[in-house]
Amino acid sequence: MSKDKTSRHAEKRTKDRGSARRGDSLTADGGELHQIAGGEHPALTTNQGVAISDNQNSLKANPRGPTLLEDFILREKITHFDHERIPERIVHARGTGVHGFFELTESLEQYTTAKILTEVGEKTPLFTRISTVAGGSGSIDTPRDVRGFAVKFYTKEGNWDLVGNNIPVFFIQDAIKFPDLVHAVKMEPDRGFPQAATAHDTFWDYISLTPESMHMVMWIMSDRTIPRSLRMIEGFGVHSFRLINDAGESTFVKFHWRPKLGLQSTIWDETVKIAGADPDFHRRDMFEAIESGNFPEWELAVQLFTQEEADTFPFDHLDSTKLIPEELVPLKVIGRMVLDRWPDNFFAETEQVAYCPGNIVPGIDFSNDPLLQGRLFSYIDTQLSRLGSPNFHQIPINAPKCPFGNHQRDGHMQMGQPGGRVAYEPNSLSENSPRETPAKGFHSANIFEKGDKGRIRPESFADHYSQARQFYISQTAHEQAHLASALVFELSKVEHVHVREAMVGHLRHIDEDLACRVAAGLAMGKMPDAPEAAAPVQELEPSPALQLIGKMKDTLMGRAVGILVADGSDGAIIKSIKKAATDAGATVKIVAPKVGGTKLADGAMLAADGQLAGMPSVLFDAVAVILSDEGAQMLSKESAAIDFVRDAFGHLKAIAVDKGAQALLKTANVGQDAGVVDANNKDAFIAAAKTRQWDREKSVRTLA
Ligand code: HDE
Repeated sequence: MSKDKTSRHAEKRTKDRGSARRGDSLTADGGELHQIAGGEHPALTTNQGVAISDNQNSLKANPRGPTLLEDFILREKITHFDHERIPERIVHARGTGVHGFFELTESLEQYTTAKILTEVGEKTPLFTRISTVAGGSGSIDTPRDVRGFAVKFYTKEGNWDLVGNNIPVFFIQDAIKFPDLVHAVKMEPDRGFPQAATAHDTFWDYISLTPESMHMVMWIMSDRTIPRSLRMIEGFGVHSFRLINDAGESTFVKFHWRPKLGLQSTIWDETVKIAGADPDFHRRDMFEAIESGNFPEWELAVQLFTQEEADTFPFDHLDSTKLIPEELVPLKVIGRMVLDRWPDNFFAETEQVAYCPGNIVPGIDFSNDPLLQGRLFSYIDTQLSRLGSPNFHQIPINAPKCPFGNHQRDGHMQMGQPGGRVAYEPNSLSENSPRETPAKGFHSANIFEKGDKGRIRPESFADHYSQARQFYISQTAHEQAHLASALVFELSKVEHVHVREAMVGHLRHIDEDLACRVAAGLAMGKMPDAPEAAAPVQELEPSPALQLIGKMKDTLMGRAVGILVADGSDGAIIKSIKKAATDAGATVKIVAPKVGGTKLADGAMLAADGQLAGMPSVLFDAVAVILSDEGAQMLSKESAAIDFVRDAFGHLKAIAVDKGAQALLKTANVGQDAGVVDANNKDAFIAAAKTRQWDREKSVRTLA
């Protein structure tokens, strides 16, 4: 009777990374699993601790007979497998989570009692999850979409969740509208597509009937929604929150995360191609950065303002469709966040982490923003169905790292085992059960409220176009062109002509030139009428801080350079480009027709990091092409090689070429400009590689 060979192979395997890790052989009460006899590995057991002798063959009545129901090992394994998936998040299903810390550099003692914001130098552990919004958990990393930016700080005074986005405003002003917005953006219910895309009828239909979304529309149509890397996006708390000091006085605050690497976006055509080349582009980029010790870092900055100051703003700061321009209330940097540890287990941490904007600590409080007020209910409610139990706070990734305890008991999947007779408060029977602590406990801001109860949108929320216009006129010409083209692309996917027209009508309130560009891009016969505006459009000063290009850094730090080589390439040039790019902070990858490597001109073998067909230039920020005449001739017949250089050129990247590689450029019909550099001049290449070649754009693309 022969046994499946895999069990014997498995025994020979060396200890893998996972088996040596903390946490994978814990008993339910958290103790280390006792070692059971079984050789150098811990014994494989059932969930009841029974050692398993054969993990490859189920129990059968005879070698070719039926499988027996009696096989408790098979049943346990398959049952667990059947239940491995939990409902994915209704929004933000696809995310990347990383551990890190927050370090305070500037105390806000004057404004708050929260220790995390007053103890300079203190490092608070945290878990950050960055996500797309519309797509399912298995969707691509690079749709045009908002990115969620959620941070769970495990402070000494309890968990504080700052659950924000990479855009400082939102689509709607009231939480009651959220389910409609999400139903409109998600795949259309009758057909089940499109996945992870706003470019379809139901989204734009809803938006065209929701003028308050126009400011957000400007942001999502900008290149902010097609980031190069999760390490190169900003984060915003969006709503106003309150800080409360020792004297009980409160100050409004907006939170901003600013990436140390600067902002960086992709070009739309590039984004589309990245989705095919690497659906995990952002997750992989983050993983590789953490694994190589290039820990991404953000500054935490705040905008602080009083009620009196807020009363002078030309908008209502409680309205989430508005932002406070940095020129009006400057940013004050108070600390930094460093992400430095990849989770041990994706499901246990990234999937099970449960953010709730309602998780705040003493010294911080909510504002009356009606969107925030609705969120305070929604998140805890969604976790109950997603994680299946009111005890989700006991899951390690969600549990506070400070002592916590109360008299809540029992419930589905209770992990604690509290002792004693007393499970209530006040009580006189127990000396050491948890009690209220008025002095250090949480207190809400003492705010006087008055007014008429009702379902009323305040008059101060009526202006839907002024900040949308301010955003548009603050952008550089390149950004305006990208934004107009994005609108043309999205609306071109909308089948209902009246929806396209309604959108162009709204644009007329924002900027007549933008509306004309989009109308021309859609080949509209005549300009649609603008809808009636609920409030006059104010002419606000441009705010350069709203630009993306203005916040890009000329750097190769955190960027990637690809070097395309083939048999006969010049090893010395490759080496010098590689060194220069690495010294400038880039990751360098060698791309060759065969992954095993390439035979250089001097006969030496150079191993490749990727095969040409699987590593197109869209995966890099700049490329070098080093080829012999024969190599160029060979690659000139290879469409992947032609695409490599043509895309790099079209996506405004610097290209270093040696003499041989010029032949490939010629076949690919790639022209010469300041960004196409002689590979022997490594300094010129590095200088060009640090930025996009914006001047080239007009020669490679017709933008709306
Ligand atoms: Fe969310 N949102 N949201 N949202 N949101 C969720 O909670 C909701 C809003 C944001 O990585 C859900 O755990 C309502 C604004 C992030 O796990 C859900 C409203 C902002 C994440 C939910 C909003 C966000 C979520 C789905 C309108 C930026 C992912 C799963 C009132 C400030 C967190 C979950 C993570 C997730 C509800 C609007 C950010 C259903 C009702 C505004 C980053 O509870």
